[in-house]
Amino acid sequence: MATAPNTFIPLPELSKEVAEWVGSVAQLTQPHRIHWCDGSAAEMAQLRNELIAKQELQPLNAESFPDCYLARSHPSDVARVEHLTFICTSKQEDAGPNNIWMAPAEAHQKMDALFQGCMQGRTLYVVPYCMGPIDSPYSRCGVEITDSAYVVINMGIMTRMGRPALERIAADRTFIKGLHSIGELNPDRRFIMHFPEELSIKSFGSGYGGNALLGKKCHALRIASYQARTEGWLAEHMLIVGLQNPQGETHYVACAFPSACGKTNLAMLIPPDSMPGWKVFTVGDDIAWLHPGPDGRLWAINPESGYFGVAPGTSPKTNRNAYEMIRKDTLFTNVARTANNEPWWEGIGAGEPSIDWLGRPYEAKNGPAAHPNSRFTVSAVHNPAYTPEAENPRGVPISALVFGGRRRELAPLVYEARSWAHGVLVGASVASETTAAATGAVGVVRRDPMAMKPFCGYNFADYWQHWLNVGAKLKSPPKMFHVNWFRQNADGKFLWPGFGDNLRVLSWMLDRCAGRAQAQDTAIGYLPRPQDLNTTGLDISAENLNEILSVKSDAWRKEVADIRSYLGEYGARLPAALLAEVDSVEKRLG
Ligand code: SAT
Ligand code: MN
Repeated sequence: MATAPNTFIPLPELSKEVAEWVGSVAQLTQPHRIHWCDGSAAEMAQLRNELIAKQELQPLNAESFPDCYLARSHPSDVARVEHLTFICTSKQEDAGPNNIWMAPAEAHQKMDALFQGCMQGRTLYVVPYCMGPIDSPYSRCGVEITDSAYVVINMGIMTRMGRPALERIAADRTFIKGLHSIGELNPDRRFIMHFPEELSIKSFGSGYGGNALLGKKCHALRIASYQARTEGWLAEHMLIVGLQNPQGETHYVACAFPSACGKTNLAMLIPPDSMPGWKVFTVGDDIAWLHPGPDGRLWAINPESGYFGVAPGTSPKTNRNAYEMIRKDTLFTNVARTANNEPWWEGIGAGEPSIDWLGRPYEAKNGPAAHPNSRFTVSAVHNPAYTPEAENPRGVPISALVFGGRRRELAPLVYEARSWAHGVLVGASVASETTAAATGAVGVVRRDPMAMKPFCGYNFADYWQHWLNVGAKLKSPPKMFHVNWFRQNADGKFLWPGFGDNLRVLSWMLDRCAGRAQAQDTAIGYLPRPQDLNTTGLDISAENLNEILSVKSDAWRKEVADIRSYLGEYGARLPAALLAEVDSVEKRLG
């Protein structure tokens, strides 16, 4: 029932399925009114004005930051809550040791009790959205029902939201149902529940990021990963970046790093002056949907249309593209302000905070002025490195897949997996120090396979098997790599400069893909020798470079034993092929 051009059908009449669901949710939640979002600029402006009138949004300096606003979340609602995030499959084993499980019936009962009457006196917003270009066969739609105008505005930036999405839903006759209420923002009445078998999500009690913008982690990763397994593709926590070499060839690379480990920076990298002729294009900074293509290559779309990036640390030095991109039309959350009403955060490199993220006059004794997980939400088209390839319905072909984590020690700057199966092991063994993107201790090393620990909607053992299966379908699979930009010396100093210089590592990878670059064969995979990297103009001592390009057998033997015991938690479901890869790394280490 797609609409003919020029035929105006009111939104609620477009899809009977959506209207019925909205009706049943309205009965449960008893809103004061219902608003179907069309996604227009006028609608966004009206929602912003309503929030400004309620003092829930503040316009920032209109001259230096036109159309930029500051929102403050509840102080106890500043990050994802993994301990309150559930996967509700009928069988517990299907959720796996990597998830917290609850039986679907129990979860529905618990959530419906919370949702009962929760929108009294509030507006129920119906937010139809499409993850991916509207005309891509790889895109998937959803409808989020929410009582938060802040969430609607974010979804309007982060997704293709409004009438075109609802038209596609009417044609597809299927959509992910995401029900959200901020409730009372009470951490004791906060749950994020996923029902992958029913393609639905229920989220209560948080208004923040990944807990509340249901198109993002809940749909595009947890539900989509489950869907992807049944349909033969992969939904991954990866940035997608295009690298054009001085000869004019562009190759695309997808990289999985945990939250707040620099995906946005890498996706928008500025080449160092000593690498003239290189250009970088951002396709996505957080999520990639990967499909085996008819040509035997792996193709990727970015399901999102905006960035929900970490503000602290963003400066002209670390990410000039992002810094320029967020000077207009940007929604800031939990940053500080200067006396001049400009946004401010630690690491911005200029200005001074006057009001902290909690709205208090800034005082150093109160801790950071901006919350460490404060964010900007901005449309992808404002990125100076934006490429229209992000709208290409068939996606972009992927030459290399890269895994990485934040590790002070052990993991070298880069190494290449020997094969797809070895690459799956490399991805499955990713470990990283925790960051402020989730509540809990920061800086603790934990296993974060494929950077998907908080986001895989089913048993990791089945997920790794699915990775192996997808690889078997690819005639020309991407090469797989592991990187670690975060090695430190005993004094806590970073050994690798990172940021733009990471292009040196990416360019070695692309040369490996083209069969042009050398490497040393080590027990853990292929590493560049120092002379294999482009080090022209690089500021690093030979000693430090050697240090980050070496493999310490003793430490790695311990690491492999630890990987084996971690994988052992998945018991008999663990793919034998993965264990065989562990055996062979162990053997090579001697
Ligand atoms: O809050 S979000 O989950 O959207 C951000 C992140 O953790 O990457
Ligand atoms: Mn992320």
